[in-house]
Amino acid sequence: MIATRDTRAATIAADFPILAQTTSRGKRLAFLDSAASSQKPQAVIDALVHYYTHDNANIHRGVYELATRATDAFEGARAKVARFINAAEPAEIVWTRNSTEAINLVSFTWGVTNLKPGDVILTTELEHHSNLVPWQLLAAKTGAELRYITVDAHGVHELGDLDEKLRGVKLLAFTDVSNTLGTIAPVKMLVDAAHAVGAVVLVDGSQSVPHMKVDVRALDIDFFVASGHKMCGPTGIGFLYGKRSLLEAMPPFLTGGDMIREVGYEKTSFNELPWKFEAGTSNIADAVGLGAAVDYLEAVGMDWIAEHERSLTAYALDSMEPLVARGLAIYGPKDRAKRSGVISFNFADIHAHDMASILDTEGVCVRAGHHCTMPLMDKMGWPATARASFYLYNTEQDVDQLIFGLEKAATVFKL
Ligand code: 7TS
Repeated sequence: MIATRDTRAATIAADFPILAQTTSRGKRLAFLDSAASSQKPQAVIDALVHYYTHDNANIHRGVYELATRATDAFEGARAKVARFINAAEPAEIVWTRNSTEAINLVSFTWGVTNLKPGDVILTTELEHHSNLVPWQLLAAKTGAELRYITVDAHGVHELGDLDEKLRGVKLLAFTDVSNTLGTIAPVKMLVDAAHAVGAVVLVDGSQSVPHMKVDVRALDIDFFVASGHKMCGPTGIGFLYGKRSLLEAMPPFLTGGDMIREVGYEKTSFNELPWKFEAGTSNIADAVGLGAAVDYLEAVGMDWIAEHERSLTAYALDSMEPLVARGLAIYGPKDRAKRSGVISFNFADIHAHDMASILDTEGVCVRAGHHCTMPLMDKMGWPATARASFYLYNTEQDVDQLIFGLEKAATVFKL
């Protein structure tokens, strides 16, 4: 059974041309940094080339055939994303550059108009800087208080005092999967608890939607953000999902062309959703590329991807276990049901950057550093960690290569 799953992953890897290369040292590439950015299948690369070769023109304005095709491809991609996360309609999907821009959009529009002194923004100690700094600035701007759901030493949410924490909360913003520790948040429970006190909920789906089925309506999420480049799509394209009622009540974010209905020298009225939030010429080609990525992920099957990553993570944790006696520290939830395909670790007193360099000599790509979660690293007392993260194209051979690299590091450092 496991062999079948791993064989399928190897077949999937063949769809990603970049993975076929060997490194300058002649090593097979084991790409274990998909939490930072995923690789792209040939189908996505082809969609970009096809768009520029056959359909390129500016959208929403030309009446000629090319412009109509470009508009259809762009809006078609929006409809694919809407269906992928089960939004009620494509108009609830706003294109942005990435998750970061989507969160800032909410902060600068919904946040500025809805928060006042004394209101509370609740987030968690696990957040990426992108889901933290915008709220710090919003709190400073509006006089709102920023409050945190704490996590334990394994990065698991501490929810015993949630009712108290929720007092006065107008916005709950949290990541459903931690990019540093892989913790999976109890999304539905948090959303329901926040709604019970009348708060609006933003979920940072950067690390979930590439890896598992997400249904924004079943979860009753108000705002949901993600980055295309982490889900097999191009860089420079991401999206904000918002419930229509919320998006309609929000003022525009950036202003200029395309987001207007009528402009006079004195006054301007704004376009309808979602274009009210899409000022200027959009990133048309990359939206089309993201549409192709969604097609690709759906063809593989999100449930298969989730199960594959669960199995591969278990295989990796089991394979790493014997090294614990030699000083390997594996971070994140102990309960494997609470963790995704992200494993942060340190090996004795080898600095994470040295570890990443040693692994690089074996063709293994991992990220080292603070993973854009500096407050979390400070809380845990780690200057840095090394992080391996898995995706649909990773196989047990990639994990074996990681283990080989870890053993090499242990030998080099005489552990
Ligand atoms: N939120 C989470 C949970 C993330 O993991 C990231 C990126 C972002 C937001 C920001 O995404 P962006 O596309 O807007 O930059 N995380 C990582 C990472 O873990 N390593 O590099 C980028």
